[in-house]
Amino acid sequence: MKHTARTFSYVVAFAALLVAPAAAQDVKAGDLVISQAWSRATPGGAKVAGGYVNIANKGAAADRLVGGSADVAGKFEIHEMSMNNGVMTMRPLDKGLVIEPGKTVKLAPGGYHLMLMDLKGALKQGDKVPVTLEFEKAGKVKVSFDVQGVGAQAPAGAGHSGGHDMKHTPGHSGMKK
Ligand SMILES: [Cu+2]
Repeated sequence: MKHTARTFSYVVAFAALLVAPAAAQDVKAGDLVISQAWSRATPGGAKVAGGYVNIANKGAAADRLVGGSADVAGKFEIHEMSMNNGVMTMRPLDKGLVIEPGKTVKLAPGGYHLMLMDLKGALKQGDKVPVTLEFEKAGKVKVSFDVQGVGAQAPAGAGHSGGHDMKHTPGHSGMKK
């Protein structure tokens, strides 16, 4: 009875939503579960904002975050931040970000992040910014970034404050006029 299996998977998906933290809603797309999507308010006309999200792969095969888009941003990139000789640098991941099966990849301040560039307007605390993530297998997935305060290190309710507060320097490609 195929029917039963299908019903069961809906129940599991629904249960996952119920145990999610109070912040952003989990979004399920194929084998992926996307949670805690958030960003930070942009002060004084900043043209770039970081985007952070957890991506869990519940399937048996790897998927890959290859890009995305947001109405509020002219450009969208996936970035990696790392220490080089004591200096924090970041660069776009041209081949995207692999999400291994059974793993959760956390995009967070100080590490992998999404970059909303050429912003058309300021992000304000409390805003919900619609963003479309694009995966190789799961396809296009709509999520909503909860905008936190300017110096936030984690989404509301996550109860964690690690990582560096990285400012995007003028050398960053997103700062060009
Ligand atoms: Cu960046």
